[in-house]
Amino acid sequence: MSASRTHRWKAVALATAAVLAGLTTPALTATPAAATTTSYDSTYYKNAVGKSGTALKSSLHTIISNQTKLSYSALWNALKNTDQDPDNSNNVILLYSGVSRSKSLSGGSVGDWNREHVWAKSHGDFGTSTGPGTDLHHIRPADVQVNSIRGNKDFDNGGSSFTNSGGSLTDSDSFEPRDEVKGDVARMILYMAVRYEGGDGWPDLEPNDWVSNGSDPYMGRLSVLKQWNDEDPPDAFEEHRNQVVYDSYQHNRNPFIDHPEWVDAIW
Ligand SMILES: [Ca+2]
Ligand SMILES: [Ca+2]
Ligand SMILES: [Ca+2]
Repeated sequence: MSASRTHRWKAVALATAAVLAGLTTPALTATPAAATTTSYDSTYYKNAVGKSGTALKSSLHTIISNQTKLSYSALWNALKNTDQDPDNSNNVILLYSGVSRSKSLSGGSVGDWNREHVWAKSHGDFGTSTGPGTDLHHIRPADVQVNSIRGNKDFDNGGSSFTNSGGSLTDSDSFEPRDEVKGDVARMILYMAVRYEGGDGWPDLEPNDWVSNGSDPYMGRLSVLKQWNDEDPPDAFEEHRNQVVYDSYQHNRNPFIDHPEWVDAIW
């Protein structure tokens, strides 16, 4: 699958021309994600295309809930595939650190990588039973100590660096991923919000604009996640990962990687 970004670039060019012509003032935030087209629009997303708001969210929920579910133990081998370093097939890329580390160093000791729930599993207390706690779309390899530093903090801007941070920051109540994965994190969180709507005995996960959500089934901060989605559009690694999850494991897609503009269409 190769998503066409033609419309995005056209929109950027038009916006730039308007600024140069003095017709508008430059926006203080990143250009909102423009409409994209993908090869899945006439098939997988057929019932969602053209909708917005709760109608779009509801259609996407139905589409992406048709999913094969993995066990928690199956995630180890899946992550070695989905998050493989494109330049070294022996390694995976660690989400927050940006470090390439040997696949063989999977485990729980210092220097290992383990299974990070980007939607912290305590936010809704869904644990690691087959379900949201094993959903490959939001589970990524992370350095064991960095995973612990992130803990169950909500996402927001600000904080200080730490060992193996790779540019990520944290303070007492929030975590800011490095710039290269800010959009990835936003799209993972919002995927979870659409996929889990209170069915199957799982909580209804939703974003809000707070930090310190604790064990409530919420994750913040939505305004920041929306900005990160605009600032860091999907790249080849993220799109490839979405395809591997779809083709080889869960057979469902993260709609916000295919259509980042659907973030603003819903929220
Ligand atoms: Ca904070
Ligand atoms: Ca990215
Ligand atoms: Ca939800």
